[in-house]
Amino acid sequence: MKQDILFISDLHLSLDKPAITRRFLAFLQGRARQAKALYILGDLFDAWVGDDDYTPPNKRIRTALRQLTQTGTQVFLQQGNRDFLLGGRFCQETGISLLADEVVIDLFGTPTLLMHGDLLCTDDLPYQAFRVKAHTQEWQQNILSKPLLVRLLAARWYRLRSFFHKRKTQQDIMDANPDTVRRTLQRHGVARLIHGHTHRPAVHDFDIDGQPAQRFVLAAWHTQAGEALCWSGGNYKIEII
Ligand SMILES: [Mn+2]
Repeated sequence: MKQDILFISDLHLSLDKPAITRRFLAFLQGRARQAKALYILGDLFDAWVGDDDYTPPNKRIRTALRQLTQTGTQVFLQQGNRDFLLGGRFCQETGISLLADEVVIDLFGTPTLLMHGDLLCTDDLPYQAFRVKAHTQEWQQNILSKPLLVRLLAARWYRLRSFFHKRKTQQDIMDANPDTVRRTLQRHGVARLIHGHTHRPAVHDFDIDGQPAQRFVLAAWHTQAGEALCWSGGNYKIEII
């Protein structure tokens, strides 16, 4: 019987990195089929300009996700800061379920908060301001009304800009803010959080009002390897993909 629950994030799939796409397709056709559920916590794609984009490798990914959901593995997806335009049409075509930005699941008896992680990086003020704007309906409708080619070119430009922003932004403001982490867990009344985004894989143990809490940070996938956090019963392990 399928028991395992898998968590992955930050694959940043793109045409430029075919090795990661190949690894992910093999994962969907192999390991993921033995899982009860697969949670993809954002930035599956390095850029997403709309569900009408079927340029490579998007079409093959869609087909493989559909095949996985048809074998009985449930797939849940959160938007990341790169693929926040991923929407209903993609989900309908693949049979996956889109989750809200902050969602609490019952993970083998322990309420667990799932997030992409960008909302925790509250020290990066310019990004948070952009995020607010980019999550309004007006902004998204305006973008999605542009021809696909224009959006694809704009995404290339945005990625370049983001690359330079990262280079000149101090590393510590790109990480999760500890106070924001605490407040977010308190707001949801949970003691466990799983997120990605920061590309700093770790399991952090800390206290909230004297109570033990845990924060799992998922690894980004690279050309050489990917990682999945696997929960089975009350135990977890990190699997190299
Ligand atoms: Mn991210």
